[in-house]
Amino acid sequence: MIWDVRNECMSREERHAIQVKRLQAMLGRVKAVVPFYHGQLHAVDPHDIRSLGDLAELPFTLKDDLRDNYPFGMFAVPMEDVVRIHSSSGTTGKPTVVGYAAADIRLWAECIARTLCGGGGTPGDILHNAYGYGLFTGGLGLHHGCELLGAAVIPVSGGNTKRQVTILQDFGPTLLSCTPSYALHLAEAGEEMGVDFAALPLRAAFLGAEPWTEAMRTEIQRRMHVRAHNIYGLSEVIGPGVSFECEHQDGAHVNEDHFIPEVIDPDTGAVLPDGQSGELVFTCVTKQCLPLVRYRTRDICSLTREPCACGRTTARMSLVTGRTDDMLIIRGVNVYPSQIEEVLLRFSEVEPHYLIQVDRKGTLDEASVQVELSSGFATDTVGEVEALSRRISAEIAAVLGLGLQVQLMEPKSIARSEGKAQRVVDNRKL
Ligand code: DLL
Repeated sequence: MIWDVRNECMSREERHAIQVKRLQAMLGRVKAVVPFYHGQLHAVDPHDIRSLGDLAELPFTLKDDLRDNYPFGMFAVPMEDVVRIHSSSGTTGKPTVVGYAAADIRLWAECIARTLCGGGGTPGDILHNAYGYGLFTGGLGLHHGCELLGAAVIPVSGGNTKRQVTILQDFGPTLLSCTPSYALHLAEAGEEMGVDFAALPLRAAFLGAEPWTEAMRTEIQRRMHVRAHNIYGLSEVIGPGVSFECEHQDGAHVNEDHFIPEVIDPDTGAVLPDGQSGELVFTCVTKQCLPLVRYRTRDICSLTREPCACGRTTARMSLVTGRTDDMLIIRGVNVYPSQIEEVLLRFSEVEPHYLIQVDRKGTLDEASVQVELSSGFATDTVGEVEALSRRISAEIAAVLGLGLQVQLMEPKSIARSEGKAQRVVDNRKL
């Protein structure tokens, strides 16, 4: 199902013309009203930007630029016009603060209505929204879009997992939204409480806010009896609603009429062709409060503009395989947590709950992965556990070219997340 047939399915030529017009208007506006862009774009005449290819001439905006202008210095509307403020947690340094004018909130709801509709949501559906409500954009973002769609939203937020399972049983939601790691946690808690997911009306899940893999999707779909759709977004660009997967689950459709995507080589900044993996960059052409020019997300993925069987003509992004800043360099080898996750999920003897730990002993990096044994893997012999750990370690070595120690942990011993899962502890940076 398609929420906005005109804007999601128009020809690429028609959309290009709209994007360029919006881009020119946005550049003129930010140059005039945002001191940061006044400086950045002093040599740019917006009317010289005649195609999206010309975007490559413009400077990037970095997370640090938002931090340097903390909290409201990048806002392009006066405070009287700001109706909402969110903030991203910011694990290092100051958090980034994002603002919304009334029109931005409406735009956001439209983008989420497209998202939910893309996964089959309609009026009459009930969404169990377990993204956190608060400064995080997940909870409220999904909430307003669901109401616009005309479906009922249960604003359950994160936490109190047992109560969430009871709500899944008693209220009969048909749609679920949360992080993929929390979906697994809900599946596990439900199984422990004797829930038969196949018998519940739940049919689609809208999962995002953290990287995940196809293997994880398969696992969630199998255990919860839902279709799991990847949804992507970031606070700076709007929150959730930047892109979403349709029923074909074959790349996330970018809401390109609002957020123009590019993929660049993170080292040189050069724009990469479709199909090549690199850092995702967005230009927000319609937002009032926080329009951004070529914002570097640090997320790694590739784009395709091949037609999708659903009829939407928007560019699609692959699953995010990692972030330029979550790549670990262990003994000189580049390692993304998602590569390790892929391998772990090949083994039915372990659960997809894991923690990668990196230490430095003298001058040498030492990396280990803690992963839980599944409760179905019943063995008393130490030998069997050791053999399993060696087999997993060998498969990781085959993928990464690097041996990691695999520690098999008791079932349920690794902390579960209610929001974004923490997968890496890098003690070298401490
Ligand atoms: O996580 C917005 C969101 C909420 C997206 C709910 C989807 C669902 P931030 O807290 O600003 O915003 O974090 C943004 O999370 O740059 C990615 O690194 C990561 N991320 C978000 N969605 C995905 C996804 C929200 N589907 C950062 N796959 C982004 C992989 C994702 N990573």
